[in-house]
Amino acid sequence: MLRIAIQSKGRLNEDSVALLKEIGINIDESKRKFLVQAGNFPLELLLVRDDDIPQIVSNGTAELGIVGLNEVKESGKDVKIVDKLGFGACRISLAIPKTEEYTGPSYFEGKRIATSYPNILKEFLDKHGVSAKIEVITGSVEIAPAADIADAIFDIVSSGGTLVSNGLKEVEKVFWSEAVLIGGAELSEENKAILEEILFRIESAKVSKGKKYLLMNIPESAIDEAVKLLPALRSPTILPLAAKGWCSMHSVVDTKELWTKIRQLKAIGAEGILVLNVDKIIP
Ligand code: PRT
Ligand code: ZN
Repeated sequence: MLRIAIQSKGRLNEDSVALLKEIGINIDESKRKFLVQAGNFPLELLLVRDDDIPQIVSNGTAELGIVGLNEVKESGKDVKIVDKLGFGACRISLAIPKTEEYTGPSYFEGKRIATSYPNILKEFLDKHGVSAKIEVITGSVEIAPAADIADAIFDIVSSGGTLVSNGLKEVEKVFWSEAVLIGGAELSEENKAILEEILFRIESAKVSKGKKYLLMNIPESAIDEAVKLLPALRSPTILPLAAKGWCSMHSVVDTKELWTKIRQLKAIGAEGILVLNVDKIIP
């Protein structure tokens, strides 16, 4: 049995639960408890505040955790990054009132900076030989300059909308983060096998993300060109049609290339193109 710590509520909770579901691990969300047993997999979920996850994993209370890389770095706890999960992307940036002129890191010399990430900020200031006063506050950091609690802030940014609506501008992007799967001490043989199964399934979920299944009719004479356009996993599947001179071709494409490929396929004579969602790809 493995235990995994995830955020109980907040920005990473939904995506963490969705990832577990995506890899076939059922969680009964109606029973919102501290500890939840997966229905069909040897996994127990520990639902906690994200700040506590690095410690919970480093002290062995849970073998695994899903948390922002920012929290791992800030905590300084000795945990391993087992996998990057591709959600919860953000950065931690320094921001100042938009009317100020920014002159580089030395701008912060002697200034007060409000943040919930004092350790990551200190590392940045030390690297640039800047001495500033770090004001640690949790929550609503962005209002600190207007409230005259600080001259600048060091906070999480994703779209940048919060900074703009508080009259601030981002001047240094210091740390990039996303949700990561973390692990602690060496696992037992049994738990290693469970972790391997989890990682195998996560890999398959990542590969299938952003892919579409394409199915179309093409003239036999266009097969070579069509194969070049759609290399697929190994090569596309081509089946003869009852209509002479035609065949059916099946392949997988990246969603971001979908419309370009469709235009190119139509140009070489493809017809009746069907685009389907991909549930899983096992490479
Ligand atoms: O209660 P608990 O301690 O568990 O949660 P929390 O309040 O500490 O964290 P939460 O749920 O806000 O965020 C959890 C994690 O999500 C963070 O540690 C990051 O790894 C990640 N994440 C990704 C974000 C954002 N994007 C984000 N935009 N965390 C916070 N924000 C906030 C930011 O603090 C600021 O207020 O959103 C605002 C900025 O967003 P934009 O889009 O306006 O730039
Ligand atoms: Zn938190």
